[in-house]
Amino acid sequence: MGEGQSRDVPETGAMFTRRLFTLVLVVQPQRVLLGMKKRGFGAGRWNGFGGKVQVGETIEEAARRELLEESGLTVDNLQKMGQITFEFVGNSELMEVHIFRTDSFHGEPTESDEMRPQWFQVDQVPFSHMWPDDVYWFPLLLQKKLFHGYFKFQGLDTILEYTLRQVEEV
Ligand code: 6U4
Repeated sequence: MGEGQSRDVPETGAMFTRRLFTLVLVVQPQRVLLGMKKRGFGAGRWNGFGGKVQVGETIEEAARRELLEESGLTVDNLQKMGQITFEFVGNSELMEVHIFRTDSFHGEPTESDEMRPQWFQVDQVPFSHMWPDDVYWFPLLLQKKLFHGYFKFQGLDTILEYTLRQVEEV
């Protein structure tokens, strides 16, 4: 576990492994692109685009691949915005999610097997139909503030505890 990460995760004495994930938010001056997750983890929720980092690719390569697979979009630049570790009680695998933002893109948002993309006005982000942690960190991302966080979930809906702090560097 890297030093920067361990500070966000309370000492529990338990043994955890980590798995890397990506999450990309496409933001324009008045709107943000979200995808309705059609299957798998987080199905039924609006989310950014992302997934597991595969062997042999960097985190940023994974972010670009998942964005293209799930939304049909390519980007020139991805800005690193945050890193959040998720613990799900009863699961010894922590999810380490690397969150990126992009302000410009190529292509047309296109529905995939996994996601149905839709634009939302930035003041109408559908937090009640998103992961419950999103309401905490989304405003930071929209304000271009960098952050590190840790959220401990009971099931898929209940946050038992969390930490979230702004950082100078992700
Ligand atoms: P498969 O179906 O195995 O190919 P893959 O697309 O690689 O899946 P998936 O869909 O399991 O990965 O990735 C989960 C996605 O959900 C990642 O982009 C991270 C994101 N995510 C997970 N927990 C989240 C949470 N609490 N809040 C949030 N995004 C979360 O905003």
